[in-house]
Amino acid sequence: MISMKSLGEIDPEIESLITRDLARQNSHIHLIASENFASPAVMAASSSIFTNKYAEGYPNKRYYEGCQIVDEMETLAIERAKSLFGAAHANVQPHSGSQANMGVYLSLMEPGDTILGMRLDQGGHLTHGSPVNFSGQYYNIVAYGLHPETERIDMDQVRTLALEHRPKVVLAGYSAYSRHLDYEAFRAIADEIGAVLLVDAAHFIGLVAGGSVPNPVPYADIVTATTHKALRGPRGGMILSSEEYAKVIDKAIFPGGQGGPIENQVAAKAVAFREASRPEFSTYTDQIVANARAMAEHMVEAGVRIISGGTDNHLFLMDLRSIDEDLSGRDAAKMLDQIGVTLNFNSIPDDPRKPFITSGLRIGTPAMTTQGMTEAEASETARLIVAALRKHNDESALESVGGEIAALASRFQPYPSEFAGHLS
Ligand code: DSN
Repeated sequence: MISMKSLGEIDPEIESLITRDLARQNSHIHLIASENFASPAVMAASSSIFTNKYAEGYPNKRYYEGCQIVDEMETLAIERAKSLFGAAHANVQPHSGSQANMGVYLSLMEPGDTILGMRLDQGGHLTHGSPVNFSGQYYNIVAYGLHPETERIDMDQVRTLALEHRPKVVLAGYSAYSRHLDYEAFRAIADEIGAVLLVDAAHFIGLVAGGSVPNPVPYADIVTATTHKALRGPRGGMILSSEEYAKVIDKAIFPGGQGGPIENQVAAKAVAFREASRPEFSTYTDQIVANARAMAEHMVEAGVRIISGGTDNHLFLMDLRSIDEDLSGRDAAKMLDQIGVTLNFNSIPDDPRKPFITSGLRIGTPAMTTQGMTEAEASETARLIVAALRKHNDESALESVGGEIAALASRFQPYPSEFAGHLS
């Protein structure tokens, strides 16, 4: 018999760490562009008894018995994903966005084949060909970046590189780029050279669900995504595709790259898809974009340089050199976390500093919007951040800004105490 004792009775150390992190989550303003707060319903499914089930394979084609109910549940998740994004096919099993990308690469390419993607320091992602990642080690990477003047993706460069290197995969998508992607231009370039167009929508798939940014599905052959960022679901990945790529993708995820799917996470993805299909989710994602815009506009007015000049989505990058040449991203991020604003340091295009130091900060608004903040609080947060950065050597000024941040955060707790019974 398993013990029916509570977590606190069995493992007070872990319970106490959860309680402490809940206090941290409830007392800060959260601006990490890839984070969010899952609902109690998502977390209930994520911690459900589906964690116990092995289900290698796909619905109605499993390598284990006892999958009748898991089949119904995973089918529901697949159908909800297809309907939410207008996709012909969905694979909801990838454990993460990186494994979704790996699955797509395995399904389309041999080692040594060429991918054309955005360079990490220009706003791309590790799995888009960074030399420290499997993608950069197993594939031939050709990388595009931003136009030095407009700081928008240089589509002329994308086309020139595509014609020169004839990649098998043209990859559009980002972790730190604040403007819309030109799907029509990417599609035309991929068609011109007979390449597959892959869109990595990990960062903005939630905004797509809410209709706040254009949907890549009608343009791309394949779209990869995560479910825990703006989409506000459980930690995990997924792949959407046309029917043409359905079989090879499914095979590349299982048995190609993963074993048993994490069915409790699949159940939680299904819940997130349902939540994201509600009209209020569009209100939420519109607010994410409005908040990002309000913060970026405030900063521009305050004389801070924002990469690409502003934002169309949920994030933007600050160039700290416009505040203080000597202040690195790492030091700034640490200082801000200490006074109650949590974000991450980030390379900016052509950053003179190393990736573990950087000259930039990335600001994202999905989590603060889930906290309930709107434009007024977003602008106020931007004001407080700039004030702290300008006074980063002045202890008493930082203490005073920290007090204002704490007062603001306390009014916008993601998990106020009446939720306590739903969290463990
Ligand atoms: N690590 C994520 C981010 O913060 O953007 C992307 O996977």
